[in-house]
Amino acid sequence: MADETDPVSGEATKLTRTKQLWAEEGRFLTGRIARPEADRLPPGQHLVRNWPVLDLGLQPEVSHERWRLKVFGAVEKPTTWDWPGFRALPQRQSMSDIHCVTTWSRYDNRWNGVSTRDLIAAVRPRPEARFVALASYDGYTTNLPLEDFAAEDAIVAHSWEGRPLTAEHGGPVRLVVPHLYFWKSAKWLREIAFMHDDQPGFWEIRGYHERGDPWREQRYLDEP
Ligand SMILES: Nc1nc2c(c(=O)[nH]1)N[C@H]1C(S)=C(S)[C@@H](COP(=O)(O)O)O[C@H]1N2
Ligand SMILES: [Mo]
Repeated sequence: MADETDPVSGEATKLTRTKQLWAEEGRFLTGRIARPEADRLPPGQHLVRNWPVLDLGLQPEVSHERWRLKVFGAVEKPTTWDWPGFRALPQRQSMSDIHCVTTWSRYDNRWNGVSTRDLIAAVRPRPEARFVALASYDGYTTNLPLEDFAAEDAIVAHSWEGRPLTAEHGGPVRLVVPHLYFWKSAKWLREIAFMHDDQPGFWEIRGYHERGDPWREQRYLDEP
């Protein structure tokens, strides 16, 4: 019989001891999420490190005193939150990438706010609700299917990277739906209407796609 070390009771080999040390000190851990860049960047997008500002050119200043979020339509419990009421809802954090239809993407944005799932749970949509229509303080509108709005990482955000959202990026609160092009993520959010029928918003009536999935390059309305 060959003289093998008993894996259970035998003396640890040098390599075993070394590997055990690595485990104790967490050697080789980068803290990064291993995801090939090629899989992370949707087709036709390029990466930016800054955070561009895109809107209709009118950036409303909405004070916390004046701010309200009205949620209504096909729901059991229509609710209008004021600022203290909104901040009293469960607070969540969500890390996600931004993909703008104008081809820039920005990785790893840390948002804090109220998850759309918690909002949905609070107002209790009726069975006929299939879409949400969003309206903002600058007059902007956009629409999305309820399942997209209810995505696990979708959030009504008041903070970015630990600081309150600036007015140019949609503060006091904006929607963030990371898996769709960023035009669906309404800044200066004011109203959420639960609807049975789809109701195209500002860009959707100007040639942009009704859903806007960056992975399928749903940029524009399909031509017949
Ligand atoms: N209220 C409002 N929300 C909006 C817009 C807008 O004009 N008004 N523009 C949309 C578009 S086209 C994009 S790309 C993102 C830009 O958000 P940012 O300026 O924070 O980068 O906001 C989206 N949400
Ligand atoms: Mo955009």
